[in-house]
Amino acid sequence: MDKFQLLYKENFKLRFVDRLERTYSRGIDFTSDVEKYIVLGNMLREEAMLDWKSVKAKLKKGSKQVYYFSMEFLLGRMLVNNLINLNVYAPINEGLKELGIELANLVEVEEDQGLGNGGLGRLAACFMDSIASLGYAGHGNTIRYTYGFFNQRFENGYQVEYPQPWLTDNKNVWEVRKPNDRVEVKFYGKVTLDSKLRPTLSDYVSVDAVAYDMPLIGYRNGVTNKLRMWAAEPSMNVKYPDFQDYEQDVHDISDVLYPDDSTREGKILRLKQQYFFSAAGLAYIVKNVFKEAKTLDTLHERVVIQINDTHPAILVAELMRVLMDEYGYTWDQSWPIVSKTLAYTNHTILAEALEKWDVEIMKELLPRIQMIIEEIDARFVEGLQQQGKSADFINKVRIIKDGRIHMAHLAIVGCFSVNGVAALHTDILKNIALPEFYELYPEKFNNKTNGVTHRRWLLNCNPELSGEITHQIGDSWIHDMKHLRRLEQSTILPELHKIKQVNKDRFAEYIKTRQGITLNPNSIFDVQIKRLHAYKRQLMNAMHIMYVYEKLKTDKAFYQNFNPQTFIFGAKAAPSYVFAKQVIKLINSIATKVNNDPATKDKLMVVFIENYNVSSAEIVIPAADVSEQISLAGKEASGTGNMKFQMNGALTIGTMDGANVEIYDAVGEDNIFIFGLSTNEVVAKKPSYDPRKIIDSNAEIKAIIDNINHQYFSDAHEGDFNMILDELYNRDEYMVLEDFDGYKKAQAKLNAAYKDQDKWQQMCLVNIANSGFFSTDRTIQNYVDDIWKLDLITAKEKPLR
Ligand code: 26Q
Repeated sequence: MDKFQLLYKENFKLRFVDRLERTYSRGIDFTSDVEKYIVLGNMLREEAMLDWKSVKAKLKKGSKQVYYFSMEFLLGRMLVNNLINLNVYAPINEGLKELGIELANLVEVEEDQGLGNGGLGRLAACFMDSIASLGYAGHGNTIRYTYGFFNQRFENGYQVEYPQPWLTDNKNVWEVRKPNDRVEVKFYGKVTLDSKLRPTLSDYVSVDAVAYDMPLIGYRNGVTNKLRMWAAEPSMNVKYPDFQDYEQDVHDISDVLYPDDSTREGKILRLKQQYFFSAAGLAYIVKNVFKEAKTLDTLHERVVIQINDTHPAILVAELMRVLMDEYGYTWDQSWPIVSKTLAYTNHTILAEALEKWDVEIMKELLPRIQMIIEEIDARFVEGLQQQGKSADFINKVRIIKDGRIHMAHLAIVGCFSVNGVAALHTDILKNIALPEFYELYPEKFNNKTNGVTHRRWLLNCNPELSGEITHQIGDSWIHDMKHLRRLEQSTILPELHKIKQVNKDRFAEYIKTRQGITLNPNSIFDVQIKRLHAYKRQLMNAMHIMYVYEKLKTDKAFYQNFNPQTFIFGAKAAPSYVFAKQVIKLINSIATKVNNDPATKDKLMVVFIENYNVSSAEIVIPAADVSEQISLAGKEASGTGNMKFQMNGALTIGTMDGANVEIYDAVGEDNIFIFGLSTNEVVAKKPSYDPRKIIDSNAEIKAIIDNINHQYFSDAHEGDFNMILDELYNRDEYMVLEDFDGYKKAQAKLNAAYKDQDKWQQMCLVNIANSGFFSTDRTIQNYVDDIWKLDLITAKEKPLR
C-alpha cells in the first residue's frame, strides 16, 4: 500500500465504525455480518456515485452514449469487483482486518444478482465492465425483477425450483431508487384519431415504470456508468374496476424472469415485460436528448441503442410511435432516425428461440404498436416488389406471416447493424440462416466475437494465477490482455501445476461443505457448466461417463491405464423443459451409482454443482483441467464459458462450433482436443440422418442406451428417462450418436495426455498466453469502432485514492 492507501485505510476505519454504530445504535461488536455488509456496500456505492457525477460533468455536451437493452443482466456478486475497480481492495481489506472483521465473511452475505439464465445475460454484464473500464459512457437497461432466475435444489436427483428473492432485507446495497424517474407505460386500449388526425390511445391501462440505478464501476479510471432497472408499480392515475386484480397484474410484470409462457396469459405477460422495459428505457432516453438538443432530428448522434437479441426488438416500432405520435414527426422523417439509432445482436439460430408473437396478442395488448408493425411490413414488402423480388423471397423475409410477427425480421429491417457473436455464427447468419436478408442488406451484417471480462474471470476469481502473471510480466495485461503473450517467454511454466492444485483443492473443499462429496483433487477435473439444453449435449457427456464406468468394471487394462477423472456439471434447466430436466436426473443418478461403487471410486467421480451460478463458476473455472464445449457444430452461437476456461489454463475438448473455432485458431491444433462433425458435414448429413442405424450397428452405443433405464439406477423411477430414449431412437436432433465415437476418442486422448504433466502444462500455458483476444475489452473496442462510434469520456487516468 502506498501512503494514499494507508491514509484511506485509517480514514475508512473511522467512517465505517462511525456509520455502523450510528445506523444500528449498537457497538461494532454487536452488529452482524449482514449489517456490516450493508454499511460497507452503501459507502462504496456512494463513492461510486460521486464518480458518476464527475463523469456526467466530463461528458462533453452532446457526446454519444450507448444504451444496452437486455432482458438479462447476470452480474453475480459485486463487492469484490467494486472494491478492486475502485482501487480500495487492499486498504479496506486491511482496515477491516484491523477491526477484527474478515472481508470473506461479508462477501458471503451478498446474494448473487441472478437476473439471467446464461451466456446472453453474462455477456451483458461483462460488456458493462469493459465499457466503463475502457472509459466510455454506456448504460444497461433492464427489468428490476423481484425474483431472479430460480434457485435450484436437487431432491432425489430431480431439479426442484425455488424462488430467488434477492432483494429481501434491503440487501441490494448497490441500487438507488429514483422515485422521480417514472414513466407511464400504456397497455391495451383502442386507437382513435384526435382533432389533428393524430392517432391516440384511449381506454388504456397504464403502469408506472420506476427507475432503480446501480453503479457500474470502471477499473481504476474514475468512470462510473449505470445499470438502470425498471420496477412496475401501480399508476397514480388509473381507474380500474377491480383494483386488486390491477395491482396483481402490475406486480407480475417485474416479478420474475422468464415466466412460464406455455399459456396465453403467460405469453401476454412476457410481451408486457418486453414492452415495459423497452418503452420505459426509451422514454427516458428520448426525454433527456430532447431536453438538451431541443430536437430529435439528431438522436442518432447522441445515442445508440444496442438490442440484445430480439427481446427488446419491439423498440423499432416503439421509437416510430414516440417520434410520430408524441413529437409530431412524419413517417418518412421518423424511419431514418429509427434506423440510424438502433442496432441488433443475434445470439441464436435455433428456431425455437427466434421469437414470434401472435398478431392477435399484439393487437390486444399494444394496438398502436401493431398498427406500426403492419405499416413497416407493408412498406417493406412494397419496396421488395418494386425491386422485383419473387413472391417466395418476400414470403421468407416479411415481418408478419401466418398471423405471427417475426421479431428478428423486424429487428433486421429496422436496425442499421446486425451482428453475430462469433465468426462462424456470423457466417451462418449470412449464408445459411438469413441469406435473403444478407442479400438485401450486406452492409448491415457484421461480426463481433464475444469476450469475457478478464478482470472478473481471471484477475479476481483466480488470484493465484493472476498474481503470478503480474509477478512474471507486470500488470499491464490488466489493461491490455494481448500482453499475456509475453508469458510464453517467461518462467511461469513450473508454477502452473501448483496454482491449479491450489484451485482444485479450493473447489474440492467447496463441494465437500456444500454437497458432502469428497473429491480426489489429483484426478482430472473435467467441467461442463452452461444452460442445460439438448444442443449443448450434456447427454453425450453423461453417456460417455456411463461407457467409462462399465469399461472400468470390465476391462482390467482400461482400468490400469485410466487416469482418475472427475466429471463436474453445473446447469439449470428451464422449468418447463422436460427433456433437460431428465438429463439432470440422469446425471445425478449416474453420480449416485458411480460415486458409491468401491470398484471404480478411485478412478471415476461425478458431481453436479447444485444451483450453479456466477459465484460457483468463479470457483470451479480456476479449478478446471478440461473445458467441455461439445455442442453440435453450427448450434452454439459463440459460447463464453469456453473463453473463461481458456484464460484460466484449462484445455478445451470441443467441436468446431461457435468461438471454439477461434480458440482453435489462437492456440493451434496441438493445444486443443477437437472432434466431431463440422458445420458443413452436419448440413450435409442431417436430412438423411437415422439414429437407429447407429444403434443397430454399434453394440457399444446400444449397451449404453440400454442402461439409460430406471432399473439400472437405484434411485430412478419408471418414465424418468422416457424423453431421452424417445429422442435418441427417433430423432437425435443434435446428432449425439453420430459424434459419440469421436468424442470417446478425444476423451481417451486427453486422459492419456494428462499423464505427461510437463507437456500438459505447456499446453495450458499456450492457452493462457493466447487468450487475450477473448477479453471483452477487445470486443467492446470493436463495437465502438464499427457500430457505436463513441468518444472517450476521459483520458485514461488513475484517480488518487
Ligand atoms: C426466447 C423465446 C421465449 C422464451 C425465452 C427465449 C429465450 C430466452 C433466453 C431465448 C434465448 C435466451 C438466451 C440465450 C443465450 O443465452 N444465448 C447465448 O448467448 C451467448 C452470448 O452471445 C452465446 O455465447 C451463446 O452461444 C448463446 O447460446
